[in-house]
Amino acid sequence: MSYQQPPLLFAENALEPFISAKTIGFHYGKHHVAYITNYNNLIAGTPLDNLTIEEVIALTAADPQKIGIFNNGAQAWNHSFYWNSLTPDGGGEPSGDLEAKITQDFGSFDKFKEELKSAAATQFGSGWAWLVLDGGTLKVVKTGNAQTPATSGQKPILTIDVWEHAYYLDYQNRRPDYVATVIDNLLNWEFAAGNFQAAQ
Ligand code: MN3
Repeated sequence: MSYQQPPLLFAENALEPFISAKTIGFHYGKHHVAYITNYNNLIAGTPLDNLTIEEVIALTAADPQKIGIFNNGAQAWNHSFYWNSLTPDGGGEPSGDLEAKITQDFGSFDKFKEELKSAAATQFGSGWAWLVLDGGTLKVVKTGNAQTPATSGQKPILTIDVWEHAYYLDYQNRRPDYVATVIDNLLNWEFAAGNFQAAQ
């Protein structure tokens, strides 16, 4: 079935000064829209049109014949997840069960932040850095291009887009500054807590 872009839960300028309205305007309004348009055009009139986007991503992930559908579908999904991973009142630390589990699995919240920063900074080229639940353990992973951890059986909790279009207008080549700023000021721990609860 065709995929509809979820509404942004904040105004385009609500993440300033950390991410500009201009970046959100292009990223949400152009890049994400283009992935969704391409995806919907590619599945229209095919048997995949009867499936959810999650089902299509899972079915096409290992099929080189359907790489275009996978790339656009996974990018459509990853971006929707990314917008929910950000909030104007974000950053800080999680609470409750998720805080306890991060401390258990990473040693401390600061160690988790260092792992996430490192994964985001060292993803070579375009991609994503993620907090995932993998077989009962929280892990930080990175994926290239459109790849998404859900196809590896991991359950996404939070993500940071590290494609250049996510930060270049505001940070140019300084990806580590963008990542540190997102972690400290914008990560949506309420969204993460809901994903963590649902994933168990
Ligand atoms: Mn992007």
